[in-house]
Amino acid sequence: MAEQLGTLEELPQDYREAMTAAGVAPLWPMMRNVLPHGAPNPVTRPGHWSFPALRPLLLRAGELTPVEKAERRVLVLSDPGRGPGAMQATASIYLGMQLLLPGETAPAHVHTPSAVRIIVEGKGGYTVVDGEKLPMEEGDLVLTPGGEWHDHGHEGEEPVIWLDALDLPLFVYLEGSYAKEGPLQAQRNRPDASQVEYLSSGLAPARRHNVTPRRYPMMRYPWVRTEAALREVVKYGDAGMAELDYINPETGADVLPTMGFTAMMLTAGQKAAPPLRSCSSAFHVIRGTGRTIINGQAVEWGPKDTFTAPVFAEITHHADDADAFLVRIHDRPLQEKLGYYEERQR
Ligand code: 1HN
Repeated sequence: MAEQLGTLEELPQDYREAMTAAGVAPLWPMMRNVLPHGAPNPVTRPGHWSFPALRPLLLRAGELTPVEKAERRVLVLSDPGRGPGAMQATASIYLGMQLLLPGETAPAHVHTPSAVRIIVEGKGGYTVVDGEKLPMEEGDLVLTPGGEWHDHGHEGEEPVIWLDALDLPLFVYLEGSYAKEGPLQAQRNRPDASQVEYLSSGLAPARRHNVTPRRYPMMRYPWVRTEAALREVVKYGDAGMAELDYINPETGADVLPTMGFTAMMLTAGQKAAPPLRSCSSAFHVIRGTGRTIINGQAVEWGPKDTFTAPVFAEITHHADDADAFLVRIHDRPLQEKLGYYEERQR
């Protein structure tokens, strides 16, 4: 085991040239690049995007670039490990901060990757997904599953800003990413399913013979309910922290095929040291301030900030002297489907 493998330089020049001419290469000099011992060797480095730094840049984009010229007016959060312009925050997760101004609409389109919005600021924004109008309130989580038509609108008075999370990098890697454009959708004249069929956790529309629920029955998860649930769970736990997964209310499965979302509450002064996980994570702060140590690197975070951690990162969160609420975006659902999701105790 752990035998030193042969290198390219050890091979005769004429042989190397003959291999190149034949369109082949020896595996053994490259073997450890693709199969490191014991754990992956991620390119991703921890990133931190402070909202007070992003906000003016985004508002300036609103002055410089009309939405018609942008389709989506977004600043992409690039992984420091991949450098400026990288359309990846981690290997599998794309993040962007999107601005919509009062009266604007972002045109309807449909694409293969799935998206989730976490609303950061402003009132009056909405997304229409498959004809269902989903109001966007601060902290809400709104799904735009792959293959569903979606457009955004704004009926309010102030800029609306939200964080987009997409599994775009996977689709680009698979050469499976594309979109179609269409007219704005007709909106059904009724509240979204979180206010009607799925108003109460544990209750769902009565099963009917030969009627299967929609694949994505509920596409908006109102923050008010998430926070209320976290506060109750934390009250009856003894860890000073609570975590709740966003799930499909019909199946109990993760809300999307590849991306998962976990709401977290850390009570004032609380510390949390989760196990090392094989998935990558992005954290979005809904409320509170604190510090997270990621592989020895400190991130000082405040409300509306976003930060990332690579696979198998050692992560320790500390909340300052007020309760803190975060949403963790991760790729556990994908890894479970591929059969390799893992947690290691530290
Ligand atoms: C997209 O469709 C949206 O619909 C936002 O708001 C960001 C980034 C890449 C590809 C598609 C949106 C996106 C995107």
